[in-house]
Amino acid sequence: MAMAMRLILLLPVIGCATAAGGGRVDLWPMPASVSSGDKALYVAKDLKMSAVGSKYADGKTILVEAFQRIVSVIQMDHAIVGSYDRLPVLTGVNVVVHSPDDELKFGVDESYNLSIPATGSPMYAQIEAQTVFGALHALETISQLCYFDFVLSITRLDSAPWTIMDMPRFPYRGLLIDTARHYLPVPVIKSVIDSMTYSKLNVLHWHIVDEQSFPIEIHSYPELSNGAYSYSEKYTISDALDIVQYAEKRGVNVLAEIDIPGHARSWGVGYPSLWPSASCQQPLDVSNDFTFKVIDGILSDFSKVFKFKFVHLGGDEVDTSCWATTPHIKSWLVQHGMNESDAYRYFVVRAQKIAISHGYDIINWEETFNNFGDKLDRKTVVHNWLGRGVAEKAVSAGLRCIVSNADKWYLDHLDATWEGFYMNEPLANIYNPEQQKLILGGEVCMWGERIDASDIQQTIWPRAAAAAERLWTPVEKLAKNVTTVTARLARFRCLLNERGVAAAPLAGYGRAAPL
Ligand code: CP6
Repeated sequence: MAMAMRLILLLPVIGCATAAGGGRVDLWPMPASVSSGDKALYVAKDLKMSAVGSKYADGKTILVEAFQRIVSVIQMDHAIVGSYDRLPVLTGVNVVVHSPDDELKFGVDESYNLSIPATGSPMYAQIEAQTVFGALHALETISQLCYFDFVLSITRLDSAPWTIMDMPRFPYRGLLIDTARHYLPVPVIKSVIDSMTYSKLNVLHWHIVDEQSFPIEIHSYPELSNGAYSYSEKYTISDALDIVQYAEKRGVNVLAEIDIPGHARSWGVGYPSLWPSASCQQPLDVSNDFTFKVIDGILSDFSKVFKFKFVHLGGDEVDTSCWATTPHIKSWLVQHGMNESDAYRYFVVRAQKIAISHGYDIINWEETFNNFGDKLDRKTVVHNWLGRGVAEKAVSAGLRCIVSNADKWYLDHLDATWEGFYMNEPLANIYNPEQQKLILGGEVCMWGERIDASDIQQTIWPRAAAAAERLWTPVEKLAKNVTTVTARLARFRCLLNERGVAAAPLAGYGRAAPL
């Protein structure tokens, strides 16, 4: 029976307390540079967007749709019934984008300048960005400056004039979701993508498959999705394309992962010859050419859908004992003069070559680097997760690295605090500027064993937002002491709630903002 998977989150229309005046900057993440004044503006009911001086044609309607979304999150469901008489009114936003290109590429310029005047009629805010993706961040920033004034019943923006110059510190700002341990319906994934854009995260790492289930259809090997939990708990290729396009329109890249050769037991439900034997089911059979044909088929199908520069090939937690105990693999090892760890390396390197043949750069979990770093393709990005140390080693070996140390950035560790997420520094102990550049950024991980659609958002937020500021804001502007950002994060969490995201309260923090 098809499951009815529709989650409706009913949150009351709330107002997030904000400091009117007082010089407080209620933005999350904090921009690179901000200056503000002391004038209140009132946001026109029919806020307009114009593009005077822009070179961007918006053929995919990325900008127009983003503007509509921003207007709707600003207005929420508030009835704007107040009178604008004699009030300074923000008429619209003029968006100047210098590049006509609308393809989301890794490392795309995400910077923007935003100025909001305090006087004039009509009065237009001005966004200037190199690419449309910088303009999307600017719109998000504007939306965070607006709030509903319950006294006047008009949407309001304080502390004008504003001058903001902003750009990300790291090009890779990720969040992992895991659809193998619990299936996540497409609308839930879309709502996670929406919420990522609120804190300017830009990579959704989709850990699609694992030992428990294979929830995606692969045309070249259609029996693979026999490993899904049920007929309905799987993504069609058009679902995957829908998710990728939805994300791209919001400036979010989708990183697809197949975790091989361990974490792949579910592959054999449809094709049992991928298992070493019926009784010893992982890692994938290294001795069987069919294993690599299937990987090739999957990555060939992926390359038509997942356009991000990288694909993630996992490679973590490989227990090779089935290879040693299964007679046909044991004799293959002897024949090829390999021991188990040679075979692990052989598997990972051969899979990397297949991914490269489909145009991808590769990301692998750090065990591959820890065991045979010198044999990895130079295109490999090392994905750290065990403690902190490997980041320094990977970049000094000249490889790129993404930081996700489990002691600080694993969202499935329910007792890990937002303060710990905030204070985790990706460049800790890396002082050489050339090596620092090899740290592409970081990623927080929402492993799915203990969460599903019912509680994923409250488990991700607000802690992922704390990491998002670490990855976006220049290091010298980050709080040295988290108590100075608590009120601002609490306000951002309230804003998530206003937008329908079930972000959890900050532990020990009773209200949205002190009066
Ligand atoms: N699944 C996969 C997991 C984990 C990893 N890979 C994991 C391991 C330890 C912790 C949390 C998650 N559940 N495929 C490690 C990268 Cl503490």
